[in-house]
Amino acid sequence: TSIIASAMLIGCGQAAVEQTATEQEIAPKTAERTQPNVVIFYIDDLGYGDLGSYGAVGVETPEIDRIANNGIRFTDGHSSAATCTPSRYSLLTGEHGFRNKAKILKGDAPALIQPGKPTLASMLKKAGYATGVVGKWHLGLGNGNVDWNADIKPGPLEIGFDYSFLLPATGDRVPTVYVENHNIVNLDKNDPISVSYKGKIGDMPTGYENPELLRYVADKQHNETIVNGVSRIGHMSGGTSAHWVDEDFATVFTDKAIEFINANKEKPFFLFKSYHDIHVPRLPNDRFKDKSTMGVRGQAIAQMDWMTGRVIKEIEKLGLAENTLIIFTSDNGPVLFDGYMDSAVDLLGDHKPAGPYSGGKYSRLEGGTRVPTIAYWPGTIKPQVNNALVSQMDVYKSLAKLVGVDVSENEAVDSLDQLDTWLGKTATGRTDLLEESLGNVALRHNNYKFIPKSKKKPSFIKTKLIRGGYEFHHQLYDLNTDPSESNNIAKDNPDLVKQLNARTEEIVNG
Ligand code: NG6
Ligand code: CA
Repeated sequence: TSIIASAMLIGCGQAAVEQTATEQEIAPKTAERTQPNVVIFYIDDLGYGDLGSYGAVGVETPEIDRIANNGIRFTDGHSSAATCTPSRYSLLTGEHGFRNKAKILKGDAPALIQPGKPTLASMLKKAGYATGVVGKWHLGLGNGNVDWNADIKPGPLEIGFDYSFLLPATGDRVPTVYVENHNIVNLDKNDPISVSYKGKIGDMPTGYENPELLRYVADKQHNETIVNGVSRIGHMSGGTSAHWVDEDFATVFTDKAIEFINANKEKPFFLFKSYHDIHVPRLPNDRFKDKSTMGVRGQAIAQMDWMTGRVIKEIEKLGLAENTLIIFTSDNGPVLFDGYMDSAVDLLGDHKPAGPYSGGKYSRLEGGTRVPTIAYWPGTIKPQVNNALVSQMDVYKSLAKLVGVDVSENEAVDSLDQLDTWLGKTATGRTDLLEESLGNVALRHNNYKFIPKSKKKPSFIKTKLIRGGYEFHHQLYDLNTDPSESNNIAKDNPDLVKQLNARTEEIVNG
């Protein structure tokens, strides 16, 4: 029957073949099986070369390598941007960050995705999914003047998530507290918390006043309120009982993810498991101190691997592995020095965080957005290395297709249905993809990379020791022969440059 045929098509042949009941009886079961649980592991600042399966040396990542080797290991997978907020925005809305002026947000920024905007979570909810986000958010909370002591909204719960347990912005920004659903966890009403990005408030020590209290020397931007011996961006006072301990992230977030999975194991669930690792400040648990030759950056990678393994093992223990699609990827490329002197640069050794690519976080070059990208669904996805050009933005429409939700014309406007690619049935992906970096865009067109001349060069990029690719002339590279974007062929190919420039404008102007 057609129902069985479609079930087999998505790889649930086993269940369908074993069915001997009438079609009417099997219909609900089949429908159930076409809606696998979806878990997205979203790592922070993990570079293309930072996993064993992608060539890492100096740290091992056995848990993730297992899903990479038994699923699809994409070699040309991209976040939409070279920084966090726009990438997260794109993953969740299916549109480019620049369409909503998404840029790195302060810790007290209002919600970037306003209620009413369709998201991956609200789309999956339409298909009956229980939806949860655990970990880093960095998409803003509240309406612009948030009272952290009251109900904090709008946030994830207003845009399609049933449950949220958040690190509100970044590990290096205040407030350094967990927010569960609408409220700060463990907040003592008699010790209210305040947050300011305008100047000092209260009497907590700061990096600029009390450098002797610091575990890491920090740059000027990261030199404000000290929590757990580390100065952060922004000022904060009060809320002492709620302050997080960075070294506990690995267990706190993993436990919450596991609780969510157990609470929702009977229905299809969507878990957006978003990590702080391997962003700064890097304060991995002591347990990982022997796990890398690269110091805390390598230890943070090992910690992230361990966290991922725990969640996968829980899914397996519950017997849900064959009914769960796992997508593993990162929000932007790697950075070694990002504000704290934590020896990541000195201890790097032969490890290449961006693999064969140039640049990294903040960069217009491939290292900015080309990140490890893995899809794993045992029994459905055949193990393979897939060289298709794929974007996180396409998860939206691809999953909509998978679970049978119609997407309206104004929804997820930059997302393409690439389900067959994400399930490894084809190695054909996108032809064109815009890569965003600090408000600039570059265009991937098949094997070509076109970087239109920059309007301005961000001054801080020099301090990051990263090749930014911000030039005041057009750049064109053939990635087939020049993956490191070293040989600019723009001058020799004026027609192609013209064509790609026009295509870039066309996509930007929608
Ligand atoms: C930047 C911070 C950086 C990091 C980044 C956000 C500088 C000078 N400082 O403003 O340390 O916090 O914001 O990272 O770059 S992201 O991965 O969330 O985009
Ligand atoms: Ca990031």
